[in-house]
Amino acid sequence: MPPYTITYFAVRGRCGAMRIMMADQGMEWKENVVSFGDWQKGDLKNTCVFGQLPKFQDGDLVLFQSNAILRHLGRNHGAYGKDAQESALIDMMNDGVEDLRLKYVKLIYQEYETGKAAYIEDLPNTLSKFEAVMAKNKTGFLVGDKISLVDYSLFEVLLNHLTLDPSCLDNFPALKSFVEKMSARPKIKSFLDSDAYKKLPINGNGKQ
Ligand code: 6SG
Repeated sequence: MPPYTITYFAVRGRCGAMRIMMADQGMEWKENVVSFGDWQKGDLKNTCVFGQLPKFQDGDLVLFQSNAILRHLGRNHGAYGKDAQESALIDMMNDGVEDLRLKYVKLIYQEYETGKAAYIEDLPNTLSKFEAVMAKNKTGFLVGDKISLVDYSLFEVLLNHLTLDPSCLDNFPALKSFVEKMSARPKIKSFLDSDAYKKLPINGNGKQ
């Protein structure tokens, strides 16, 4: 029995980063896929702390909130910095990734047709901040000299943005090289090549 179970819709969505992280850490996990029809019945929703998915189980521990799940995995697998200072910097950068993810989700679910051009035009203002941190750190990771949970979350949100705008990293060499190196990590590569990954749409409404 794999120790971890994800309960979520048949999308990458809020589980993209945690799946990439578990794959890279060599962990197996079980997927419990929820259809929209089943979700609408409400029974599962009523058992979720915030009425939302993903739900994540690690043995007896039941977690909600995708970033709390990522941090839990970071603690479990030595991917949360080498000391309290690095953990704090990882938290800071992951909150920055979350801000970008929230903007992206708003675009996808609320204003894709009307807002896509303006979103892409403004994107360098956000990406340049990550570029600066990545270039300054010089290790190929966002914080410290070892992979951490925020590298997985940044990588996944950048993959989504490369689908939205394939040229979005052209002026950001540190981020471009980061995506190439992360994509080439053997366990990430085989996960991204797998049917389990490829069959899932990025988002629940088919927009990307
Ligand atoms: C949706 O927002 O997939 N959870 C979502 N939606 C259902 O009743 N802060 C937390 C976190 O980080 C955010 C959780 C997140 O974990 S994720 C949820 O539970 C609800 O609120 C994005 C996603 N959307 C697709 C979706 C779910 C229900 C309706 C649209 C899948 C696609 C269509 C049906 C099922 Fe569908």
